[in-house]
Amino acid sequence: MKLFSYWRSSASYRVRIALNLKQIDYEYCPVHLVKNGGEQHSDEYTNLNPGHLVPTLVDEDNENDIILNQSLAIIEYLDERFPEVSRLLPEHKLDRARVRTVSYDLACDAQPIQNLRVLQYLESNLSASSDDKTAWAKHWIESAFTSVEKRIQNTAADFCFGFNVTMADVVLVPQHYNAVRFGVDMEQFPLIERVVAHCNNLPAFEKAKPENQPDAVQ
Ligand SMILES: N[C@@H](CCC(=O)N[C@@H](CS)C(=O)NCC(=O)O)C(=O)O
Repeated sequence: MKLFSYWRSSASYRVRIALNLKQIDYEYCPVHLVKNGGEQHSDEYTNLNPGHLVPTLVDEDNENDIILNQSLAIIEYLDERFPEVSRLLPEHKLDRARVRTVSYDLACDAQPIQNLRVLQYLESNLSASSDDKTAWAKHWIESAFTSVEKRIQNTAADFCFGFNVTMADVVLVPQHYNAVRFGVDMEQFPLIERVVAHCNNLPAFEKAKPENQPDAVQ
């Protein structure tokens, strides 16, 4: 498999964690989101993802390459293709819906509003300063974390949902990375902090960290 990724991209980070949890070897293909106006806009890359976003997963294990976009769709595909190792979506439909709820709180309601292209638009079209952009991102992350902290208050143990890692944790850890980057005070969210600390002790999460990627800028 090939993963088109950017070291700091939280959506790519989710897929890196899932691939590691599933113990899948993959080739890392860097897509620089800033250099040369953003390689995600190149013709070569938009053939893989017309949405101009990372990640893209190419599953070459078939006669025809399977090209997949949208990190949550990729994670669910991996979970169904490799069900033996680390099930990321629970068996029971209600548990599955709850895992998706937390995943969507973060991946649908928080991350898109603080994505690079949105921050670039705020700056270039609405004259937002660097401080304005940080305040904006921080606000929307705090809003999503406030919901997630409440949602997991009766279920969190080592992970968001008990003692098994799920897609919710796979999405939470990269969003936490962004939260810290934008200066969110994580003392407000003790359950999230505890779950993220536990996840980050696991090799699959450690290996997926932005700073451990081949394209990382230290
Ligand atoms: N919903 C998409 C989001 C993908 C996304 O927002 N990717 C960001 C990096 S985390 C990106 O490629 N940004 C480039 C840009 O904004 O130009 C997914 O989950 O895959």
